[in-house]
Amino acid sequence: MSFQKQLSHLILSINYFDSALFHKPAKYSGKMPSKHFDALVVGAGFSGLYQLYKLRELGLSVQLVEIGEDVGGTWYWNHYPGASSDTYSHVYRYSWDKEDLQTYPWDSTYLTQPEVHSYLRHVADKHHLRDLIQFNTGLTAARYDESLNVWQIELSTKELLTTHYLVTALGPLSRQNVPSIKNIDFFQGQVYHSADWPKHHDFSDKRVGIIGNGSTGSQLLVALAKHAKHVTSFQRTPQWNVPNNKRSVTAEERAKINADYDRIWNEVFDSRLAFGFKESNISTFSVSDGERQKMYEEEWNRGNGATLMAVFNDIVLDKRANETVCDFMRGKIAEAVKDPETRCRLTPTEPFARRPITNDGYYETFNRDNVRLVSLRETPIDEMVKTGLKTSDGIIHRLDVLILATGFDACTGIYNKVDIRGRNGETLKAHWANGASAYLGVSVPGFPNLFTVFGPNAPFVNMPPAAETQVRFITDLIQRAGNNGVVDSQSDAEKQWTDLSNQILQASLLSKVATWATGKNIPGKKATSLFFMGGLKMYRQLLDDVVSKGYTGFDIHQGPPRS
Ligand code: NA7
Repeated sequence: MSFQKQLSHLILSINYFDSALFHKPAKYSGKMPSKHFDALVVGAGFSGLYQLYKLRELGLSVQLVEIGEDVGGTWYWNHYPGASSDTYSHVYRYSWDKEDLQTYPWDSTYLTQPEVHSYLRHVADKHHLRDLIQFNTGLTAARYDESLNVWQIELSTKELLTTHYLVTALGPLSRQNVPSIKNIDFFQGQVYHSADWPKHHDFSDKRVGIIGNGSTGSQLLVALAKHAKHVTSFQRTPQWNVPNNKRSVTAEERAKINADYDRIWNEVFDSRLAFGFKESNISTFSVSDGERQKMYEEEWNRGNGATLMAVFNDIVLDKRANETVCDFMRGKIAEAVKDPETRCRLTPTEPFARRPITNDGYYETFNRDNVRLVSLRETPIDEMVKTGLKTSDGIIHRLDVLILATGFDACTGIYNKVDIRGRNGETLKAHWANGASAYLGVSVPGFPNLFTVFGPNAPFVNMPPAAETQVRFITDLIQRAGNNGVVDSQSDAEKQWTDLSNQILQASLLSKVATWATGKNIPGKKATSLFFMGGLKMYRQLLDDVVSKGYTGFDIHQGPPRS
């Protein structure tokens, strides 16, 4: 069965529920007593800022708490050298501020971390969101009080408050994965996780080691190799890297995009990956070998891993199809890397299925005299010693700085740091003990009026449009339920959403690799689908269906009368 057919079959097999009880949306009037909010949003990244904006627009008394000292989320924390977005600049932003789309400056095809961070700072300022944000404040505990239909909140500042609705926008990649390395405290140099980067650093006379070669490790390597005295890349699994061919955008190109933004966003929201490129509807073996090579070559030269992965519609579904693009990339690695042993170690053996790494000059960087590759598959880490990192062959790799570009405990990791308790005191941690789940990625049964932006099984696509989609859905749901509503999802609906997400994942080669998107990168974490891989278009269609049938899968009713 083709993937499309399989998917339609799966979608049709979702057993929708009869409408729950509905009430007309109540109008929010005035402010609640101090330290009680209609809604509390947690996290000031792309999702949280927009959620704050939307709930304020609804007329709710709303506050946002953010553990960092500024807005930005991922783009606040991940300010390591080389940090950059891998999505075209013109669609790595909000779609809803038309004026801003036309006027906010950006001058190249991809945005660096300082640029994305500045953009989010600008949005917060322009829309006066900072007045509603309490910085340096994390959510430490949240307990649902059924008798009052409120969430009792405890903050890292020890403040207590109550909120009717609680929206967590904690970010899917927020909890760092810090590997346990023997005797790390003996090391005399500095150790940094890439997402906990020092404000000031100068590596020009330093010998730097980087553990990890995902998007982060790859970006760090290319950037640091140009400045540091020496860089060693400690690689466990070789990864496919595709150049982005970053270039300036001319005034004419920008004007053309500005004039075409309506169509561009329609296409983004109506596509699978939401990356802003036309997605293929032809399969790998529908063209001749020569034609296929030409198409790969064109895409490689244009740049971007996601577009290369999407040259044909079955690359992530069919192993044979996938092998054709791997074979093509092996040729590129062979051209780029001079030393045969390094080339061999750098060449991946797994399918091209993880979220692609898009970065200029990765493989070529290994030709530099100040860069070295160590394969941890051949010589695993033994321990840290005073002067560096010792591998199993007894070699001590001398280091001044060790960088852990070791990724994240995606989606659920950050929730494990917060004590969230729903009905009958059930903890979210316990609810997710056998695998993470949330209905449509936003609601967990037994945790009424809690909404999780990018909760388990949210769409695995370009993040800003996915965040917008979820935020709008949550806002409409809150409006529908009103100022004393109780919104809960049904266990069956959650299960069906989780099963669907898992079935789609299993149809994809992504299920065969050890990625954060399935939790396989974290020792001991249950491997399951953490994202909905059906694409944004499909996700939106499903949401529309849920709404048009009266919010199927949700129970919505009014809470106890307020005194
Ligand atoms: P990733 O993609 O999860 O990469 C983490 C890297 O760290 C990867 O190379 C891992 O090797 C390596 N790693 C993790 N733990 C260890 C240990 N214990 N020993 C050695 N190597 C280890 O995280 P990134 O931050 O690069 O990117 C995450 C996303 O951010 C990315 O997909 C973009 O969406 C932006 P492994 O492959 O597991 O063998």
